[in-house]
Amino acid sequence: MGLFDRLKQGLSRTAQQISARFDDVVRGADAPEKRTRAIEVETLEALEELLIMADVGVPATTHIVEAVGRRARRGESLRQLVSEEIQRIFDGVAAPIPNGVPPHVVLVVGVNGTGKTTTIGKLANQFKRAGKLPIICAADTFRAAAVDQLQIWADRAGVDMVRAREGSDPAAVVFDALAAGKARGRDLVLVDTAGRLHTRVNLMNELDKIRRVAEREVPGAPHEVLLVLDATVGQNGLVQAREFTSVAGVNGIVLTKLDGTAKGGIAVAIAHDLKVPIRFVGVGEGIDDLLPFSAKEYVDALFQEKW
Ligand SMILES: Nc1nc2c(ncn2[C@@H]2O[C@H](COP(=O)(O)OP(=O)(O)O)[C@@H](O)[C@H]2O)c(=O)[nH]1
Ligand SMILES: [Mg+2]
Repeated sequence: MGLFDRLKQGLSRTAQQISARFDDVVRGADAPEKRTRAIEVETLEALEELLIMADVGVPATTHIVEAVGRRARRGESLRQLVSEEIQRIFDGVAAPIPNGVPPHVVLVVGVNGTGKTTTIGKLANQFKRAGKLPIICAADTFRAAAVDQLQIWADRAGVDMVRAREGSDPAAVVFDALAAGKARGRDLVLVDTAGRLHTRVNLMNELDKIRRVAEREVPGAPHEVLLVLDATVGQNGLVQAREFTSVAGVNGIVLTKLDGTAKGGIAVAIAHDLKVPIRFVGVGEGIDDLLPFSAKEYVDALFQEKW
């Protein structure tokens, strides 16, 4: 299956829900005799409800509905207008991935259970296949089982992993991994971090310390701080996301578990509210179930096809 088909399959629950409702909305709005007139209030209200149901969130939904209402006179189809407005939200936060002298350092952050460790395994595999050699760093030293779980993913992807020396702290493991990455001429260092410590403040301090170590050891690092968000958590995830974004310097999002939800519209809320680009989406538990995010493909998967 191609990447687009895999995305479509991952988003199928969301697309089905949107489409079922959209067809009702569109039946009224896209009738030829109405195209020359403004889209009616009921249509916009139905659109609003549909977007909220898909977890697009209030601010982004309001933005989209207003924009569609303004543009509706030109006679474009509603489906087209909504797709374009959503695409525009993603385009508005697009940013290039910072690069520099290797190794490229990627910190993966987020609360427990969102899919950080799984994502690291998938990323390691993807980079390796693309001919870039990564090294994995186990900086979630808070739970012993977390390191073993990461080791399984490292073995699966066939890449090295650096783990903590007895009694050392997460920032020290990051130091070791960066040293190993440089010494072994690796292209990337992928750092798995803890999602929960005794307190929130501890967690944020630890992430800050890791950042500082990375900055000192590799110019420009961490190049990417990827926040992993679980799509099934919905709007609640955005609250935690804000905290991570401000403290940890998040510059990319990985949205996991899109396959398990009809609320895949959360991607739009994330881009709109957090102003951070989505880099990857998770569409399953397997090693290949991580797709690079494309706004165009996301919008096409949701709106282009009838289900
Ligand atoms: N369905 C689905 N499950 C996922 C995805 N990503 C991660 N998971 C599952 O989510 C659970 C928690 O993942 P884990 O990587 O341990 O999360 P962490 O605590 O953030 O490191 C595991 O059961 C994973 O298999 C995804 O994209 N889709
Ligand atoms: Mg983990």
